[in-house]
Amino acid sequence: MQQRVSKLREAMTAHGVSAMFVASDINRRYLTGFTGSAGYVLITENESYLLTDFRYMTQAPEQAKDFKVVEHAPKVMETVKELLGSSAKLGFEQEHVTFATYQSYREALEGVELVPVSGLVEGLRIFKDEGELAIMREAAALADRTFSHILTKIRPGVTERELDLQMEMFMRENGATSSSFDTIVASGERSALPHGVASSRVLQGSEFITFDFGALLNGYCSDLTRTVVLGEASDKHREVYGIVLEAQLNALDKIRPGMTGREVDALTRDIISSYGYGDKFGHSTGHGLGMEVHENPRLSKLSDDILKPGMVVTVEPGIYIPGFGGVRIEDDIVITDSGIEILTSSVKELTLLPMA
Ligand SMILES: [Mn+2]
Repeated sequence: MQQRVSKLREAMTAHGVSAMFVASDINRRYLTGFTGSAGYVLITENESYLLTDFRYMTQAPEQAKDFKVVEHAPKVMETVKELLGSSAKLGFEQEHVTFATYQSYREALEGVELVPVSGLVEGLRIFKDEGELAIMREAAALADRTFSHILTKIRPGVTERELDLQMEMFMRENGATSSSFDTIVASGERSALPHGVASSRVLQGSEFITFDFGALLNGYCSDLTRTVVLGEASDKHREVYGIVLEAQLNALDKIRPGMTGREVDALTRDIISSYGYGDKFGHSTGHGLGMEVHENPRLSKLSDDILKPGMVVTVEPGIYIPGFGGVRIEDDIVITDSGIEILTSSVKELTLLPMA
């Protein structure tokens, strides 16, 4: 945690601010280790404060050992002003502060220059340390186990929501705080919806079912997608599945540190396009993953982000055909010094599930 704060101070200097006010819940947890639902971080040149309220005055000092924990006034900026003293250039996270909140900061902080900044803590979070990677390996393994579990529950007559609920139960029973986002269970024609959150649709048969889900474990997310067929697979099912799998495996085979997001995106997109399905792959190849399910870097047609060791990203090409169905295959990977480590390991050969 101390290393995170000293890196943040370097970023503050680079942005020309003498103090930094962190309002984002996730950034607060990342910097301090404090898991409570309310609080702020104030970093000055010499001090690190965690500001929270009466409810957390026992928990916060236990978790945020490197921070001075301060119970803040009903208006947090009154406490910030006291701690800052007379003059300061105070950075604040412009993506996490509403206009109304900003107005209240300005009123309370006369004499303090407020400087909007972007992505200071997020820029640190892109690179996962060994402790974070250990948790992410566990979160990925739990997603794999959840997928194996749900395969045994899929049969005609079951609804998508029933499967969603059983996945949620399984993940929580095995240590997850929750799922890391609303679980996608998209069957039949609904599998053509890239974000088809589980519905009341009843599974029928001879159709794709796409599961896209993850576990939130000790503050970190996994994100796994697999598509299976319940019953008989048609030639069209096999064709579409095979193309997506070829694209996904090609990317996993070739991703290296130093590549840009757009170069990685091309590793999947060029294959899908070569089979004539380019216009049926309307999202990006992947995204950064960590305390949030969508982080930097981005693996898209437009991304200049450069992959570096310690980054965790998803690789998730798909093809979506309205009225027929769709396929997506997604793994989580870590960029290493020489290539990648794949965190998720669920089977990727087309899985045909029995109807009874
Ligand atoms: Mn994803």
